[in-house]
Amino acid sequence: MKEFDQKITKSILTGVQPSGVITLGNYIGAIKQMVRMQDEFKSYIFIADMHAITIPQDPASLHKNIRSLVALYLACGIDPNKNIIFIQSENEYHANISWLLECNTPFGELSRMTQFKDKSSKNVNFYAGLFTYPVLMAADILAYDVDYVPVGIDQKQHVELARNIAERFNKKYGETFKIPDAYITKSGTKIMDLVNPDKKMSKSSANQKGVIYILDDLKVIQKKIMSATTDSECLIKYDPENKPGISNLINICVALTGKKVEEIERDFAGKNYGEFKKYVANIVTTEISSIQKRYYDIINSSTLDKILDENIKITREIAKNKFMLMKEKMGLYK
Ligand code: AQP
Repeated sequence: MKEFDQKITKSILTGVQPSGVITLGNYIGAIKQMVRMQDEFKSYIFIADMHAITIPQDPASLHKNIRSLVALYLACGIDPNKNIIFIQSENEYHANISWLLECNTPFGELSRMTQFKDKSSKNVNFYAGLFTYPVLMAADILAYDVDYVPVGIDQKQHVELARNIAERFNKKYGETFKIPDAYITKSGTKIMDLVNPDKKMSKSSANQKGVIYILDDLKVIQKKIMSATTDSECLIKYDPENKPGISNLINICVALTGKKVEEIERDFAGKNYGEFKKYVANIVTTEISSIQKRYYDIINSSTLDKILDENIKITREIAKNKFMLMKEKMGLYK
């Protein structure tokens, strides 16, 4: 059975929902980070498909997106020899643990989750899963006794809920879970919509023109960047409040090239937005083109299935042990 490098002692768990083809925002904000962290932490990286269904999904697209996301993880540089990559719904113990946790989570505590308030206010016909989803997230985390959960600031409240649930359970039934910490990712990596730069770039955005999907045709990507909303000042300067469009493009450059903001401002002093956009488009398409090449090699290969089959065995074993321990502590039959 595959084992993590013994020298690495701290662990993390992280995932992306297969709610569409991943965007440049997911790549920069989450996946590049996973790649950076893979040498430092034991990483459990999963496809959060059970989280994705808290919002209605088209079954055929969802099925396709799940496999596609695994291939994209690998194509983006996540090393299957260093990480445990798995599909959440293939491990039934996540849902089993979640139910036991739900029965130990006060309704009032879940009602305070701001993401639930936000998402439910956009659609009155939401399902119960949207409300209980933070408990499933707690189950994902607590099943593996991870040390950290890398999240954006928007998810911090959910990690705090997982900590509360774990602390309460430990107090009531005896030591069962490790208490995880949120690993808050640096600000500045939030990539905004190209058409509406006041809004986050999102997979499920209604207007595809503002979103760069990792599997978009390279010409389409170029066109989207060339048409990105800017301002009338013709000054390449980082100022997210007054110049959100240009600042977003600068953020993309910083994330993909490792250059500093000042360096980019200096390089483009006196140049026009067209020249800058061409430069950004070139950086983005170069990076995405190599991901796409690797992706199309991987997507139909049997290696993908081998990795998933091996990893699901590992994660089922770990999560099953945690589930059995919980059952025992709660007085259920083992
Ligand atoms: N625009 C973004 N900039 C930086 N990071 C981003 N992330 C998402 N969008 C951006 C990060 O990607 C990870 C996985 O996100 P997710 O799929 O679990 O959920 P999400 O944040 O809701 O992503 P989307 O693309 O907006 O999906 P939909 O449209 O389905 O809701 C997270 O670490 C997130 O911070």
